[in-house]
Amino acid sequence: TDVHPAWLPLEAFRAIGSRHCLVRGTGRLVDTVVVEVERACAEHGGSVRREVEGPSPSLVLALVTAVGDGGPAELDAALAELHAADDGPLGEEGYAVARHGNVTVVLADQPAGLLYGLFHLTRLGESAFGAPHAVQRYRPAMRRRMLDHWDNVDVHPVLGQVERGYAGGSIFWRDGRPRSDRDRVRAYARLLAACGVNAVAVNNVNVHATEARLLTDRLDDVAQIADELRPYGIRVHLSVTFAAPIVLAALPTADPLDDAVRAWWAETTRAVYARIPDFGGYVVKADSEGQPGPFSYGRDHADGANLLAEVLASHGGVVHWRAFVYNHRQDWRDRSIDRARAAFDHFAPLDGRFRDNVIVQVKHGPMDFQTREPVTPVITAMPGTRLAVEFQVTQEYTGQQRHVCYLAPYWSEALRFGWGDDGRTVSDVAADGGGLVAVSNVGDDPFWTGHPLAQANLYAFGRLAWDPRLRPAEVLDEWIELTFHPDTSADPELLRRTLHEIMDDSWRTYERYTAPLGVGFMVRPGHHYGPDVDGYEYTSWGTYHFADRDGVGVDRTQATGTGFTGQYPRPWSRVYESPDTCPDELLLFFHHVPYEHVLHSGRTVIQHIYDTHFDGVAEVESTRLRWTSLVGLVDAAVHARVTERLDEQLRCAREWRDQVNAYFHRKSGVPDAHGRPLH
Ligand code: GCW
Repeated sequence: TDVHPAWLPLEAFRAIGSRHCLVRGTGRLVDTVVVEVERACAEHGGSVRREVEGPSPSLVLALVTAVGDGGPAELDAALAELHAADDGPLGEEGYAVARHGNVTVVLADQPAGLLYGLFHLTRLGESAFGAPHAVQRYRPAMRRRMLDHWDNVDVHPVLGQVERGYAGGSIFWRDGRPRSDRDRVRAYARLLAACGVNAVAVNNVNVHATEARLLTDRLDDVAQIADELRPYGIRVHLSVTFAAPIVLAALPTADPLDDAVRAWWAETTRAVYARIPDFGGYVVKADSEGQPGPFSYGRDHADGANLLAEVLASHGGVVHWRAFVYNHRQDWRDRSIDRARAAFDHFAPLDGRFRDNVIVQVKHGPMDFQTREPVTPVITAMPGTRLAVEFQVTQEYTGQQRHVCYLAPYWSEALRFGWGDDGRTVSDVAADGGGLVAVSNVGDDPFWTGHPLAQANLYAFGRLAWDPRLRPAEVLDEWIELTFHPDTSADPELLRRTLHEIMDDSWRTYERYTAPLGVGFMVRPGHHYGPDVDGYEYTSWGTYHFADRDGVGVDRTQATGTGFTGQYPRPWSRVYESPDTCPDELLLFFHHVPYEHVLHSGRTVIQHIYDTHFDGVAEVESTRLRWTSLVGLVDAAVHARVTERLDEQLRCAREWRDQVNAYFHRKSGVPDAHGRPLH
């Protein structure tokens, strides 16, 4: 079956491929640039060469070190300008673009930069060859821009080939072995490079028996994937089990302070680098949801992480140690336990104890990728630790790629969130620390992501990791231009406008018809799709809304609740502490309030619940109608797939509306002010 080209259709290379191109420099990734330009030219009639002699080019892509031995004057001019600007080196991945006369020049210090510069040109399209302009520089905000695949090698009896995967099987693994279609992996690498991703963890953080062996006797499988990703500047990382010395080598312990354990990790890691010299490092989920960890030996997370960091250090590797640690066997009767507090309680006291090449990887919210959460206070609590912020591109809690839910506005809000006086934002912490990580939403589905519009989330993650200042709507513009090339359609404006209308606000639409005001969950336990208001209320996972006849929400205040608000620095500890200052959208995350509590919006909580649920469904209805107007303007297979998903979204949204409204009507006895049916 044909695989959808996502944001790299041949059309995206028209402007490049119709020109005479000169590529200067050597290196693996320069070769990749040449392959890309050759492919573009074969399609669009241009030409490419690597030697200066020949007809004068209109596009030059050159390593700075390869300038000066001939070539067009415009190239020298661009380089002189770059040097004159005196703005520091472009670095490993940066590039500069200039246009002089009728020559467009891309310069980079390193091959990876040249590749990113090439993909920059696909975004510019024909405008890259328009009016002359002085040199412009681009450097990534985050050094590491990473995707974690929750892919299993063996099919897991409950969770399948991909845990929380909504796009078919894994692109890496199938029934216990690497997939044979390696071209697919290569195509994935291209897409990732084109949006800026440069690291991939190839297996689930829940490491089961077969997956554990990827570290040792199954290492060749990992090496094979690394070979496909390498030409696009992507390094491979591996999720490992902390119990590996026991599981793989029959040692009696995995105690991080045990000499034999250390020796085993050192030797095993040496073997990994002998096979995969540019290996990125390990990802570890320890003492979390049943995964083994240092707690069994009376050690803490710093002991555990430092053990692995130490053996990785001499090879230039890092360990991503996840902060997603909480008690998942709690007693729902015990109101003193608060899952939101857990990551901070476990990790903040360890600040300063982690080695340099430990990256503590923390979910952006204190709970678990809910549709609306505050930013986790862990991000401000560990100034002496390199932190990476983790997002969930796979839509576990946001419609599972059956609902349209463009997540860039959510991520952008989180990245721009500031801590107060010093003005540092979440993205500053990630940029100075370990970068951004996200759980991938890709599978072996012909559209990559199940829902074709969910491709935009993957694209947006990469772009925001490269430049967190980009506005979500402008990222969507890029994605629309590349993916749909509206100018070749019968009605470019209708196409652009409609996609924006459908996607810009889709995250808030999803929020409106699901769990209200930041309270979270209310999903079906286990698979997490569809409504179940009390689904987790009496389980051990710690995610309660405490609704009764008088009110709803979780009291996380210092005054009368779990004290979670006290984990924030000022001003946020104060802002969240009082329902008067707490933002409406997070009210029920921080407070238990009466149904008649009046929001800043002027509405009562109960009326807000009713209104937003009716509004949310109405918005899905108009989305569905809007999409029908695009028939003939987008690829027929894409149109059909999205239509089918929208039908399901509407069905499910109505179910959410009716269950949530009925539930709160029955609890509160308050009728809808507008007399609509509440069931
Ligand atoms: O959101 C939860 C998911 C689990 C996942 C876990 C995690 C991979 O339901 O499937 O495990 O988070 O982030 O480790």
